[in-house]
Amino acid sequence: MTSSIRTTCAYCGVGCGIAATPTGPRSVVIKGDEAHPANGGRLCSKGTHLGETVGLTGRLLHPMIGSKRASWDKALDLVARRFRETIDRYGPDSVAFYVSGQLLTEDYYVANKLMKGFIGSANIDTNSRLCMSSAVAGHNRAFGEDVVPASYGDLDRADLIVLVGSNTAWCHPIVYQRIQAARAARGTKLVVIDPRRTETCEGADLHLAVKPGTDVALMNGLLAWCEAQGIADPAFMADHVTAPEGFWEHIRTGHDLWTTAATCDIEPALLKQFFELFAATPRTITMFSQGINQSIRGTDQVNAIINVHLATGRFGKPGAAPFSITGQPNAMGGREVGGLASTLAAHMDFAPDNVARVGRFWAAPTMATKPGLKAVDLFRAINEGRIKALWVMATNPAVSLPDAGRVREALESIPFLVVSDIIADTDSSTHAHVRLPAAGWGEKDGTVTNSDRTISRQRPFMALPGEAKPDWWIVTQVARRMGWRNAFAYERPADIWREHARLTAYQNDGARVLNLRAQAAIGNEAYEAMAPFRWGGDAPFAGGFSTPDGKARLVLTRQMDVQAPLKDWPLTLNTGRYRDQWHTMTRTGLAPKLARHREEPLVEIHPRDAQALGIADRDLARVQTAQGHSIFRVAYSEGQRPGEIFTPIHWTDQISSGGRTGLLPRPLVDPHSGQPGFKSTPASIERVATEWKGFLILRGQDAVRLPCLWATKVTVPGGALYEVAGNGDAARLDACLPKGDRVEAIDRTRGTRRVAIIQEGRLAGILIVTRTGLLPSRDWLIGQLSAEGVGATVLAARGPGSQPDKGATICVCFDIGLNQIVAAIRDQQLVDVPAIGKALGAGTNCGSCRPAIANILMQISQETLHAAE
Ligand SMILES: Nc1nc2c(c(=O)[nH]1)N[C@H]1C(S)=C(S)[C@@H](COP(=O)(O)OP(=O)(O)OC[C@H]3O[C@@H](n4cnc5c(=O)[nH]c(N)nc54)[C@H](O)[C@@H]3O)O[C@H]1N2
Ligand SMILES: Nc1nc2c(c(=O)[nH]1)N[C@H]1C(S)=C(S)[C@@H](COP(=O)(O)OP(=O)(O)OC[C@H]3O[C@@H](n4cnc5c(=O)[nH]c(N)nc54)[C@H](O)[C@@H]3O)O[C@H]1N2
Ligand code: SF4
Ligand SMILES: [Mo]
Repeated sequence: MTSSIRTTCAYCGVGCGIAATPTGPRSVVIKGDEAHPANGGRLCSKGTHLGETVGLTGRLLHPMIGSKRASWDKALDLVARRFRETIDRYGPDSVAFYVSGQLLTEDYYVANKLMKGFIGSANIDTNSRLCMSSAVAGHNRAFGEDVVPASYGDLDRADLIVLVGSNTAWCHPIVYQRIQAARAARGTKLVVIDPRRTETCEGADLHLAVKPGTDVALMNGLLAWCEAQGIADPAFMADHVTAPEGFWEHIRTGHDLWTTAATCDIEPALLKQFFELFAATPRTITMFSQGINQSIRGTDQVNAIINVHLATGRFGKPGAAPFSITGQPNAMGGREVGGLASTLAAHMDFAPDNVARVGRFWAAPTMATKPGLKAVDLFRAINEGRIKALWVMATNPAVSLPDAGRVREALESIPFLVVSDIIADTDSSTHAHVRLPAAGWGEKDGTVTNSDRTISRQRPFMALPGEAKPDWWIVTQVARRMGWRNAFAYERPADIWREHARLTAYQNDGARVLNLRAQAAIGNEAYEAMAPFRWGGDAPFAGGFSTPDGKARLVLTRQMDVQAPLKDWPLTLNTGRYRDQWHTMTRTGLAPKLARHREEPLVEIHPRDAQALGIADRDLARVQTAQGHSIFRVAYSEGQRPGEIFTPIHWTDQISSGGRTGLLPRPLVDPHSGQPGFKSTPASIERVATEWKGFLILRGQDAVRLPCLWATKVTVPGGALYEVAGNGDAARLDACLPKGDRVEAIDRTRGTRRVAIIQEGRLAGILIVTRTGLLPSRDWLIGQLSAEGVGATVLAARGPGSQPDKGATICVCFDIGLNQIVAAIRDQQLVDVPAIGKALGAGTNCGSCRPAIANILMQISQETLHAAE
């Protein structure tokens, strides 16, 4: 029997523990680790299906210089030489690293040390700039240190949980399940503040569909209400908090219930309900993520939330705290090593004392003395010719930065670009001069820190494929070749971990809460065996805040005017995530089961807005902003606020033509944090008429480029499904079909053409396009990819006795579709989620689809009610 290896999930900041049991060189059985404090054995749909993503499809297996394979020696020498030459000629600030919260702490530490201590520039920024930097800036302003003052255990102890700008049911599903368990066990109340009615709202007591960008007004209004009700906490404030001059006058002026309700466009009665609930509940947790951080007023929004908690004493006690929930698996570890351009190392900034201290510790020859360029400015500096060499690690900026069209220009024009990735062809790596194959999840070895400061090990359970190497190894090899052999002489991740731990403790007289002293002398075996542990404890600021006087700061925040709709851009574009995909889909995109939840990128729009523009549900539509345009499938949604549309961030040029969100957001950033305002870009939308539409199913995973207006790809069992639409002669798509026996059927009245390629009784590809007809169900055809003895009858597209259409997949674990759930509810009179679980199995494994099932139940009961009226 093979024993299981304990590791941590590859995806979100919940940081769930996993027990991985390898069953072959590249196959593994994934289970939740029951002993891990973050999840107690549970996993969401993405974690559950990690096993489907560990194959070698698309992997980068060798160092590449241009399109040619190179030895590690050659590739590393070239990187070191080009960085060295650029620095010698143009100075240290002419080079940069752009890294990621998906690096391990050890990788992050050496990259940061190399740039800030040895190259002598702080031009290392990370995708956490796009993600957490407003929370970092808010924490620093309020607490004097970037520390999340809460833990998951607080969710079990709270009586009220407020989710602001967080689609927790999709993005942090195991935290959401924990919240739902608390509701069931002890009646914890849940309030969701989000302009959209997301699935997170299904299990909530109250949803406030706030007008986007008005969270400061909302929180200031809440604080004004609390003060007027006498529940501000003067005793707590006198001991622990200072307020700037004029703070209370400001809160007391213009923040009454009516004004707040008008600013936030919320029914006054609903708003009052929330205020009363908050005021009556000392044990309250306010969790926030991208609806707050990704805003040009993100830092003020963070501080407006923290203000309410500090001023009402809802802080540092069980079940009472503001709680920034992090996105990436190691967003927090990156913050701990200081991997942002605006921080130095180990929670120290660029104050001269800190620069001197870190310089001594590293024995650094050329310390950076000031912050470096933040992500958006960094790419702008490339376009302006100021940055001449860039090394991108574990992130895909050509997709994920705002105004990604300009970012591509930067990647194309920079004299020297290095990309370390696990995947050979990403939208970013196609521009690289050198591509370096990195070790991926299941191969790499080190530590990550989750949202509640719990540090866990990621452990390898597979051999490194091809010539892939861990990121820390790659960085240290380049550092050694640049001449810093001794400072980067690590032989294993544990060596780096110990040094990082020592730096957190170095001359730390209590000024910084982050102190891993106990880890500084840990042996290699103890590092191997390290159990998850949380630094900072339950009340990290029990000994005082990390400010000179030990007190937290209230920050005066003002609601800025929200831009009125513009003539050419009457709508506001909001962007975000799908439940079963991760960012640019380089990994989740490999799992057929995960593709089923959303098979195309949708633009969600309120039916009223759509109808006014003559756009029907399921049409294609072009979303346009001042930065660019992309095409999406239209999905009517009553849960959208009129005036707002929503698109997903996941599709790239590798898996779509024209369906990319990244081109659209404007590159405006928060003045304190530099975080882009991804959630609100002025936009317009118009219907795209195409002469034909259809789909293509291909066996295998070879990448094909489809010559048509719109194409999107998802992985299905045994192959890939492309949705296509376009104008002119659809026959040009035939070029994408493989070789083999060809069968064809044409229905001239409907303009339908079906072409199948069969190789030795197996379906190799099928293309179905139509001008006016209906398209057959994809499910049965996808099933034919793994069937034997396939013949020309496949063109009929529905096998004898085949199942009725299951509808859109809701439960990916048991492959249960919408139509099946609706039928079961109607036929068996099912009234709740557990009953549906009993009848169909849906929702009984990972549980990620339970909010969706609750939503279906609600819609059916509303329809029944309407019918009865
Ligand atoms: N399935 C999945 N899970 C993920 C990820 C993924 O790619 N896929 N990525 C991970 C990462 S890195 C991150 S950062 C997290 C992000 O997790 P979340 O922050 O939960 O996700 P988002 O979908 O980006 O946005 C959250 C919500 O903010 C709302 N919002 C927009 N504008 C406003 C506003 O003005 N005010 C308020 N109150 N709300 C607003 C949006 O409507 C949206 O529902 O998810 C992590 N988990
Ligand atoms: N419009 C809009 N844009 C957004 C957001 C939004 O809400 N709206 N959200 C933003 C946020 S919060 C985030 S976090 C970013 C995420 O955006 P990105 O970081 O660009 O997205 P990923 O797809 O996670 O990119 C990770 C890359 O690293 C590779 N990789 C995986 N593991 C490893 C490894 O171990 N080593 C190396 N070297 N490479 C590896 C993957 O193959 C992939 O190419 O997107 C941001 N962009
Ligand atoms: S909630 Fe899901 S994606 Fe996030 S760490 Fe847990 S299993 Fe992984
Ligand atoms: Mo993120």
